[in-house]
Amino acid sequence: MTPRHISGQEVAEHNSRESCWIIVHGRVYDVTDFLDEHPGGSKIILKYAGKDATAEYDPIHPPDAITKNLPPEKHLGSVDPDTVLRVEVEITDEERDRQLRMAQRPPLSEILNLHDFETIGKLVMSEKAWAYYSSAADDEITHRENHAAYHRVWFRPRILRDVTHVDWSTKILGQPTRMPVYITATALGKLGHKDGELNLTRAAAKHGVIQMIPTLASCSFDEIVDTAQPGQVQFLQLYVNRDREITRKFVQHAEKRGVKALFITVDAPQLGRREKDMRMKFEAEDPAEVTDNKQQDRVDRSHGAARAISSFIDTSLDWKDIPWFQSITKMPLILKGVQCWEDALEAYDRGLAGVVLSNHGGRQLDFARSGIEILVEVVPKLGEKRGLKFPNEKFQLFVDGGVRRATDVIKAVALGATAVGVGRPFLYAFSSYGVEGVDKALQILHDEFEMNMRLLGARNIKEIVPAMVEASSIHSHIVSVPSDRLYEANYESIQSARLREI
Ligand code: 173
Repeated sequence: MTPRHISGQEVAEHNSRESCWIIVHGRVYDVTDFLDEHPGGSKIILKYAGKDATAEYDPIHPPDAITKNLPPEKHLGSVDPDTVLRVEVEITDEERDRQLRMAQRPPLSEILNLHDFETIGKLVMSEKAWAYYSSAADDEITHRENHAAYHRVWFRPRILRDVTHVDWSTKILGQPTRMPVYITATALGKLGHKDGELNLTRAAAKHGVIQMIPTLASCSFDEIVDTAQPGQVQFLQLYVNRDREITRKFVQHAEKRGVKALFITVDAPQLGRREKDMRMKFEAEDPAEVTDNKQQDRVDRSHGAARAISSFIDTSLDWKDIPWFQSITKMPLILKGVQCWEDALEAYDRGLAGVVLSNHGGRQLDFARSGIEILVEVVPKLGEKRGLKFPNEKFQLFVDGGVRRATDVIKAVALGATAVGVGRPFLYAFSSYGVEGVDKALQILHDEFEMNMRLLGARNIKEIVPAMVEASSIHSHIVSVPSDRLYEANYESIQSARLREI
């Protein structure tokens, strides 16, 4: 069928399971045959049958999901926007309450640390966004451990050094950054805020930090690159598609657009069970219809937002694919999600530029160890086996997961990391306060670096050395952090901050 111009009235006639057309970004699609294949279930599409589904579509789907998944003959044409019926968005009582909480959120000046964004985020984000961003695998033991592990590393500060000037800028993979922190890749930015990942791009520009663009961003890759300032450094996180041609084109396009490094995710052949996210999806359905309607039952809707859009990821990815990546790009290649020294060594031997010691924010294998613990294992082993010293320019180590303070970053740097990735705190920051939230989060980290480096007696990144930390308990999984009655009794979290009157 040749694309044509279609009126809103004509689209509106196709509003049933028998013939279902929807509009996304001004284009009309016939999704009748796709209804039962939709990973998110048919019910949500049928809600928009004959109507404009863009607002619902945008936060959940990568921009090209619809064009890639529907055969070309189902792309019917464009629609005249003036003839399209507006869908009345029903505002539930819960949503009204949420909007009120959002309007009453404390001013940014009351936010003192990265934890505060999480507290506010939980109050003001939509339930769906909170469930998706905050969820982690199974019992969320690894998620909590990621943060707790930093509590098992202590400082050995040096004194009587002139710390009038301290400088925490450094280089990541040869690229300048004003702190040893990068904004790591997280999917579905528009769930939290209408500008999605662009909030991160803009704040990263202001603070001179590097953003890792996710494969599954809500904004398109080009939009994110176009939003960057001239000279702003961006990396790309890659989920490898079963169709390698798609991946090749994406990688080469990214390189052409100036992306400086490629982080291949290797810890997610299948997405972990994030039960908060799953429960959310389930509760959104009418239980009676789920059991009555056998057709709906054919779609496994039970795995939440992430699983729904991840079916393209290649489960067969293997070490033997590495030369192929090396053949299609000159960008430095880094494996994201390495969890033991054996795989770090293999990555080094195969000529990769580094590894991210990560368990995917606790969202994949529960009881995987924290990045900081893996770092303590990897550094001496690579020294022993290959004579490497860290930090190392040729083979760089990164960690992510659980980082909330500049002290966490400093610990990782002392133990041999080049830099550390931070994910969720920035999501909570923009979901609650937009770009100003991310700006504030980065400013907080800068302020924490300045003070903590002074107190540690390190004037620059090179002076943050292994002798400044004591990590001998890092592998102890029995002794967790003792609960601190004094702290718990006296510390007032932002939760108790008054909501402003409007
Ligand atoms: O952790 C995630 O949620 C994630 O990486 C992902 C993967 C595929 C689709 C959406 C998110």
